[in-house]
Amino acid sequence: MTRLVFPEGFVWGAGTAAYQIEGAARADGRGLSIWDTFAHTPGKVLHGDTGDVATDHYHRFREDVALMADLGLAAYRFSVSWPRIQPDGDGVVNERGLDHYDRLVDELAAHGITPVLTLYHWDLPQRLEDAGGWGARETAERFAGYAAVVAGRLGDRVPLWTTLNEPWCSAFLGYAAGTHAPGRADGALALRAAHHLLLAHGLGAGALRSALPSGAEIALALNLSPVRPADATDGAADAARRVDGLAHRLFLDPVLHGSYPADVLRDTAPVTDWSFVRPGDERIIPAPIDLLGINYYAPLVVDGGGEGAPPGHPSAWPGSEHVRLRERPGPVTAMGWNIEPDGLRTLLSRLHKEYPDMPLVITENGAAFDDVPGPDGGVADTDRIGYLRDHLAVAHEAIESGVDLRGYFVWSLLDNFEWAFGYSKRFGIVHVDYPTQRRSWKHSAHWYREVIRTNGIDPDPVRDAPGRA
Ligand code: GBH
Repeated sequence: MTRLVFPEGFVWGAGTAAYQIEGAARADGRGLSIWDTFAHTPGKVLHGDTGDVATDHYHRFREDVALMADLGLAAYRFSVSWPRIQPDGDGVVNERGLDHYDRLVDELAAHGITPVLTLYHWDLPQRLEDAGGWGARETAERFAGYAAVVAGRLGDRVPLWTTLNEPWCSAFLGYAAGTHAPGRADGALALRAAHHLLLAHGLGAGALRSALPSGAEIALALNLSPVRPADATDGAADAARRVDGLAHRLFLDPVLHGSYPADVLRDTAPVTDWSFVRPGDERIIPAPIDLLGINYYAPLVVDGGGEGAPPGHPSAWPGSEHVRLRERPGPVTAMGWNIEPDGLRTLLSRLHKEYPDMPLVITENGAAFDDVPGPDGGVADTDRIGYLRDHLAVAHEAIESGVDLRGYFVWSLLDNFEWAFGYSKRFGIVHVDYPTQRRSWKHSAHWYREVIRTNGIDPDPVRDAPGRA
């Protein structure tokens, strides 16, 4: 069988996020974020895990960059911890926080790895939450100030900037379902938060554009999936429209088309009158971006059969509390998420059709699986190799059919703090032994190195990648 070869210049990368890997929670003047508070609140994170130490990447970044170089990564996607830069989220800048990312960016450059920087991967300074968090318009203005500070220091060396990672999660898991920081359960507040996150994106993209050298690119990374009705009923079809509206179109439409989707405004009318949207906001939000980042894991399959959110489990879907996510039969990851590379095909062709001029990059794709010890003592994660290979085959096919897909970032470089699941879920292609912080390559890391080296994948069924002594 012929290998599937990617276009020359296709960017091979891996991703992480600050709170998930850095640790060093009080080092060098770092302030607290909402995730410090949340993780230290009993009952919020499985086993009481916190990001206090995480993978200690803050202290081990040189070792980790060397590992990335061994893998052959062309690019590394990381996020900056806002409270390291502005401990209270205000105008007071902590230079020692900036120094860390300065060193990281230089270390990457020394190894020929392109830094891809995300400004906000969910760690809002706690002081800003105390002042209203994403429910407050002011937070969006603060974000633009923070963006300008980071761009001022690193703009000369970072060619690709992402404003926000998955604002849907920040708004709806953080303020409606309450399963993420800050753990609020208020649907109206979540919708306000969504608007202010979008405003932060627009203001932040504007601030970046003025601070960055010309040629630097700006992106937004969204969690995107196809949404499918679980059955043929009208209720399921309506639920699919509602979920797609709240999770995806609420973000895509204002950013790429400059207006909120009318059906979502209607669906949410029982919860809010949207009076927090000011005249002019819908001209700020569509600030031009150069790339759309896609984080894809699994399709969403829904029906409308719920009675509303069960007690103690507030809904992530304000105004549509009856919708339910359904797990489908078939293979799942350790998260219980269905494995469906086909979903990526549907998603890419939809984006290509609806936003034909917007270049795309897969900023996250990957899977958690429980470790399977291999004969060589390493982690024989054939399941992860299969997941990555099958999704890359779809990405390749999309490119062949004309989709402007520029790169792929596996989630994640390292096992890390998986938010509400703590350290119990492992997404890394590199294993982390938390007691010793020892990093070791899983079979998928060996496999990915070959993918990068040959710029392509083998279409044959997955064979076990060789272990490394
Ligand atoms: C990403 O979030 C994050 O960017 C990353 O930090 C994280 O480690 C990684 O994925 C793995 O989780 O069940 O209602 O939440 C992915 C978030 C999770 C959003 C699944 C959509 C399904 C709907 N996605 N979720 S719900």
